[in-house]
Amino acid sequence: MSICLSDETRKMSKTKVPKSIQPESEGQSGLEVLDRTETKTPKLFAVLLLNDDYTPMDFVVLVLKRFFAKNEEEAQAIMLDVHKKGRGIAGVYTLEIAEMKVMQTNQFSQMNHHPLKSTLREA
Ligand code: TYC
Repeated sequence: MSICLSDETRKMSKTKVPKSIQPESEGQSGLEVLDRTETKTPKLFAVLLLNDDYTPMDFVVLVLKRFFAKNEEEAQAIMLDVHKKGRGIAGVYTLEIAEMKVMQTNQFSQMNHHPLKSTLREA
């Protein structure tokens, strides 16, 4: 229940009006302003492509172009790196985006009957 007193009534009254029901003074909106200057940087995750003996090189290049926004040259370089070293980074993203890329890659490979797999690693 709120109590409404006019200024006149308040002056006349001997009763002290508690601070909590007095009108807000200037600059007091009643909302707390958080004085925070720090920004939070999200964790980043690398999507790794894993080498295998059966997925055609052209298919890996297609995956890198389609899901990781690589151009032909970049895709060829990443694919060859993975082919030689066993695994390699297709891209670096925040967690939800990285998870989506892994799902898309693995699903697309499965749909096309290739064993190509991708996975996540904190960057
Ligand atoms: N090693 C595969 C081949 O010789 C090519 C390949 C490259 C497969 C990268 C997977 O992530 C991969 N056909």
